[in-house]
Parts: sequence; C-alpha cells; structure tokens
Amino acid sequence: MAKKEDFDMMVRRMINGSDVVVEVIDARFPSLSRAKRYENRVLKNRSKKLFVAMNKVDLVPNKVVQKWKSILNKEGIYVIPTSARERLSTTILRNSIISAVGKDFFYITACFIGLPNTGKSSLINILKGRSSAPVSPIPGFTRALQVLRITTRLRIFDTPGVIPIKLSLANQVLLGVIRPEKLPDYMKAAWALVHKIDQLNPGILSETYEIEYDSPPEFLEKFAEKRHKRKKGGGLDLETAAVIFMNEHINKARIPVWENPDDYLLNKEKEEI
Ligand SMILES: Nc1nc2c(ncn2[C@@H]2O[C@H](COP(=O)(O)OP(=O)(O)OP(=O)(O)O)[C@@H](O)[C@H]2O)c(=O)[nH]1
Ligand SMILES: [Mg+2]
Repeated sequence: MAKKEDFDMMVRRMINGSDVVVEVIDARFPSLSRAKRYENRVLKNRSKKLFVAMNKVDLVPNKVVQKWKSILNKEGIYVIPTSARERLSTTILRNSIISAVGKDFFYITACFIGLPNTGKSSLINILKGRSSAPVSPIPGFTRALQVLRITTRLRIFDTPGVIPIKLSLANQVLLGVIRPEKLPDYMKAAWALVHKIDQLNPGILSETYEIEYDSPPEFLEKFAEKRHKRKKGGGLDLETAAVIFMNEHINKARIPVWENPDDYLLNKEKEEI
C-alpha cells in the first residue's frame, strides 16, 4: 500500500507536469481544507494556473459561500463554488480550465488535488460526462494516479487526497479526511468532534439528534442510548456509538456545520495586530 509520503510525492510531481491545477476544497471548511503548501508551489510558477473549486456548496447557505468566495478572492485565489452532487458550476469549471491555457497550446493537462473526500473524483466524472473515476464516501478512496481524457484537448489527472501534516486529529475528523474505523481511540475522536461542532455551530447537535447534554461524553452516552447500542452485558457500547456518530458526519454529512467566515476574518485581524 502506498504511504502518505508517496502520495505527497505523486501530487508534487503532478503539479510540476500540469498546466492547470485545480485544488478541490470543502465549502463547509474553506480555510481548514486548503493545502497552502501545494497552492504556493503552483503560484510561484507563473506558467501554471491555480483554481480552487469550493465543492459541496449544496451543504452550506449561499450567503456563507459568497462570503468565503470574496475572502479567498481577496487573498489572490480564484474560486469557483461547485457542487458535484447538484452539478453546479461544473461547466464553468471546465471552461475556466480550458481558457486558462492560451490558444497557442492545443493540449492541456490539468490535475485535481486536495484533501481526501473533498469530491475530486466526483467533479472529474461530471466533466467527463460519465463515471470513470471511482467515487466513494470513504476518505482516501483514490489510491493511485488516474488519467482521464476529457476532450481531445484536455486530459485530467485525478490524484489521491493528501492530509496536511499540520491538521489536528480533531480537524481530521471534522473534515472527514480519515476513516473513523482506523482511529486508535474512537471515543476520544467522537468527543473531539462534538467539541468542534459545538464551537462552530452551538446547539446544532441538540437540534439534529434531540439530545440535551453538558459535555461531549454526556452527548455520546445519550447518543448510544438513543441508538440502543449496548454490549452483551447490558452496558452502553460507546465505541460502536462513536463510530456511528462520526460516520453520520463524514459519510452522510448529516450535521449542518461550517466554518464561519466572520470568525475567520476576526481571527486574521487579531493575528495581524
Ligand atoms: N453533498 C455533496 N457531496 C459530495 C459532493 N461531491 C462529492 N460528494 C461526496 O463526497 C464523497 C467523496 O467524493 P469523492 O469524489 O470520492 O472525493 P475524492 O476527493 O475523490 O476523495 P479521495 O479519493 O478519498 O481523495 C462521496 O460520498 C461523494 O458522493 C458535493 O458537491 N456535495
Ligand atoms: Mg478520489
């Protein structure tokens, strides 16, 4: 099985060999899901173009999407809000890729990069017009480089998602870039997710699951009770409940949660002072 370092090397090599790089980020978590290390690699080379596809906009109110778009634009990033699920702006994405490369070049190579599970393969399939790149709710699904001929002029490389080294475990669960089953401690990870969601959208877990709680462990206990997750002896099976809860967020996007653009701007201002 290829290691994270191999994926990283593969992505860097693909960036070097592409005219256009499309970074696919999650519209719910625009700042957390950006891989600035790769962005900078593209931006420092003037002959390459970078687009950010802010995907999964169907999961976020339009007002929030537009705010994030303008923030990223101000940071010098060209953003296209997309939804592979609802086929939103996928034609704009394709036309942007093609027109980014002057008419002098007949053949265009683009690569899609980004964290696991952001929708790279889903978007490429829509551009191609039929399912060619395997898609899955399981993070880290694409494990090898895949080249897809989109038109006679355009070929696209689908790359495996790479998790940035700096991303904390709690944020990895929030962004859904890892499979909960692979985590060392299910309960701790689920508590961390509850804590993160409480920070981003206070009250939403109570509303979604009709559970009142004062702490992440209490939430998980009540969630396990509600789902009748019990061990053979009768005690609550918190481990199983933790995995179910995390998967409802990661695979089903059941909980409405996103990064608040105003908080991002406020923190940025504080950092600058
Ligand atoms: N709601 C929503 N879900 C999406 C969208 N695009 C993709 N998904 C879902 O997100 C999950 C991951 O999609 P993939 O296309 O496999 O993502 P990927 O970036 O190729 O993932 P890796 O190969 O793991 O790096 C799947 O369950 C898709 O159905 C979207 O626009 N909206
Ligand atoms: Mg993929």
